[in-house]
Amino acid sequence: MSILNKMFALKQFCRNKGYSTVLKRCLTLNVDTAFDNKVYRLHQIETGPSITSELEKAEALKLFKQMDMVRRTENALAGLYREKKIRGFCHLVVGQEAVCVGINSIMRPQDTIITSYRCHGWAVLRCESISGVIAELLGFQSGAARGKGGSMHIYGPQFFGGNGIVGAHVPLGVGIGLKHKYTNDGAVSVVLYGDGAANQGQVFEAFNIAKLLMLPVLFIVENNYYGLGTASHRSSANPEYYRTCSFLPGIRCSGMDILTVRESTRYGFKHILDGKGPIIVEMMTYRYFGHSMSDPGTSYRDRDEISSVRERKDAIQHMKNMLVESKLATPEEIKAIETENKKLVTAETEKAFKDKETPVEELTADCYKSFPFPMRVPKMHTWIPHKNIGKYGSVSK
Ligand SMILES: Cc1ncc(C[n+]2csc(CCOP(=O)(O)OP(=O)(O)O)c2C)c(N)n1
Ligand SMILES: [Mg+2]
Repeated sequence: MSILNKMFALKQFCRNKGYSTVLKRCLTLNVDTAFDNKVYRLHQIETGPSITSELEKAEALKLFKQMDMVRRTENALAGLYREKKIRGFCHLVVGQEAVCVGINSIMRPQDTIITSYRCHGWAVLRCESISGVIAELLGFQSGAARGKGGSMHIYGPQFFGGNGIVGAHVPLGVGIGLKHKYTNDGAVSVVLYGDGAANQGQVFEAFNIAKLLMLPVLFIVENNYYGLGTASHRSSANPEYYRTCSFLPGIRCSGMDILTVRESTRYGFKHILDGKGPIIVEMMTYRYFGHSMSDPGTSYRDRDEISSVRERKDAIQHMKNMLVESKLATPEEIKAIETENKKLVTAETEKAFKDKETPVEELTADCYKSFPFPMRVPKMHTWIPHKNIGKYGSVSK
């Protein structure tokens, strides 16, 4: 019996047993061919994450709604960038939605997250309104960082950004893990980085300290097969990043299947909270856009590859199929969610545009917790007093 037939038989079995409100799955439905049809690959651990996953209808719909909302927000930003309303950087997470939504669904309120440039999805999931993200990229006052940070620099409580220097936030994430251990707050520091950062020296230094001090850090590599302009197999002696560290256990899973993302994250959390130390989870995913909007993303991969992934492995389409096949949702219910999200993103875009640009006098605001001297603005040949006016003003005072 082929794997597909087995999966079909299992689905029939679940249906016959009346599991229609519980999504049961065995073996990944969207496995990358590079996986030899294994759901997970493991490094230095015997048993991996669960190969079955259960979802109640309400939660399944919530996850779908979030993935769809993140994609629509990103597509709205892409449109504004093309219209030249957004200037500067713009890193879109389109294609990789199952990763942020899946991880977020396992995180508890006290857990922290730090990531690299591709942070809009995380911002709207954890702390920011859609209009706050759009306004930020437009450089408006109601932006998440009052329009002064842009695409890569959005922060909030328990959300440490949005970081622009490849790999540099990984040691910061370990520092956040040290804080969790030091204050015994029971939280986990989730540290996301790309395949482009995975061979950096500072990443391995961070692994070392995290393990040495047994810090509650979950390292997650978003492996989308490419860095800024190079395929990972061309830049990495070992492109299997879940097993690059001799003293950290690792898991590789599909990042296009929200269920495997959830189960791997759940496993990582349990491993850490059971006191077994940090662990690496590698999620195989794909971005449809280039590294940022200024990268056409087609000089190091061809258009056919991108459209083939979109057609065959898209995480949102996959979720829709699972919802309908498992009878957790009807096509009409899915359509209603999509319509609701469409209206929401349109309304949030309009809301952002009601605001105005952050004035240049604010350039020096919120740089420090407090700073009693005027600050020099070189290009304006002037000095402006420092002040705290940001929306986390109470934190920065
Ligand atoms: C230290 C440093 N070197 C180089 C760059 C330029 N740069 C920006 S992104 C990137 C590669 C990113 O690869 P990956 O993390 O896999 O990103 P993604 O696939 O999500 O675009 C590079 C080299 C940088 N920002 N920081
Ligand atoms: Mg990459």
